[in-house]
Amino acid sequence: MPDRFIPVPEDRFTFGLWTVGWRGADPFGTATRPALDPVESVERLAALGAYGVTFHDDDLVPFGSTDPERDTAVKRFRAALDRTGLTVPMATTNLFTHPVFKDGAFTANDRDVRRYALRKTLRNIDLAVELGAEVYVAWGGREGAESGAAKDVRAALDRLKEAFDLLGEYVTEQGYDLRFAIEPKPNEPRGDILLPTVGHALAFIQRLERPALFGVNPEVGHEQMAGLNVAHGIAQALWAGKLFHIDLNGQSGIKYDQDLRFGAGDLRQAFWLVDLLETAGYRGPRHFDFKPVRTDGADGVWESARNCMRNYLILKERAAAFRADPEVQEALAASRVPELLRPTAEDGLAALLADPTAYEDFAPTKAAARSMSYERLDQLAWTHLLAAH
Ligand code: 3MF
Ligand code: MG
Ligand code: MG
Repeated sequence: MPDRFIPVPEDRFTFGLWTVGWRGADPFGTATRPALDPVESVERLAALGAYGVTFHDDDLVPFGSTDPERDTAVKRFRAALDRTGLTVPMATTNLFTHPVFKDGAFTANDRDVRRYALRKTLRNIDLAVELGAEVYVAWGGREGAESGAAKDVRAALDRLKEAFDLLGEYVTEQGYDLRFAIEPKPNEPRGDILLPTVGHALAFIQRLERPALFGVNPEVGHEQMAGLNVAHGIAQALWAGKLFHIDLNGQSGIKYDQDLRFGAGDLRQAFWLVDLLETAGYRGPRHFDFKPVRTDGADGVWESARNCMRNYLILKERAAAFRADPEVQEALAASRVPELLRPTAEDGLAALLADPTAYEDFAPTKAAARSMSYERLDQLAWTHLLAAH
């Protein structure tokens, strides 16, 4: 039977160079795979049907390269993009690998480090725009602490705001069409990281000088590391008009950042997330931020990249089948799901206060006796998810 789940660029699947390029080094072991040339990644991803690639400055141009080395690396990369038609919708800065960032970048106690982090970011923003990026991601992996006295968190938030305000000022002055997406994560590599969840990031953005320029880049596994429901976090980001980008991967429960291929880990959360993205009108890239397992060679790298996309397409088909099923529509109505779309007091406060059916004549005991029938609805979803008809 021919495979129905073959990705095409219109699906807008993108991958970080650091994902397929991950060599398998972890805190307990060295690399298990050789380095991958970004040009090979571009060619392979294009052949698999991806739409684009994303990069940290140091993924493309190794830290410490000379200017001529930088020019050569960028030229080769750009030629590969032109050859394959792959796009670069997003770029980001590595502010976590080099030891200089051991105490953070924009919130390092050491002011010299903060100034250097800003310059490193501004330099890569120019390149990102040159390559056509529309979103610039900021993951503050080292912006945090392991102990209470080490970090004045309120001062750190002031410095984080200062950094983002300067970045916003820069792109505005340059006339760049670039928006920023803050990526929350609760911990790892720091014991606790600032802006640990989507909710924290959304609240922070409102205090910036140019909030319209800032949104979020939630990652499936990061929210799950905090024990949270990813689809709920993404729904709130969409509701706030702030889902500028997304990192898709897999995670099993509250533990270290597993970065499994999309669809692995919590399958039910992946299903509801795809259902949400596909029904809520999210137009951005479906970006994978995963790590091909350390046990595998190059075969596993490309197999897992292919399957991130394949799993998304399978879940998209399953979610669409769930929504189209008349039995589901009937079950949704029986559970009063569409009723939540109706405002609670569309005639206003005075009408609510004057309505005896809302209080004086309302029978709470009778209303409490109405079943919500969620068990039937959830089993229908489960059955569609597993195609068990
Ligand atoms: C770490 C991450 C990061 C960010 C990246 C910005 C290395 O857990 O998720 O990947 O996604 O730095 O895009
Ligand atoms: Mg991550
Ligand atoms: Mg990420």
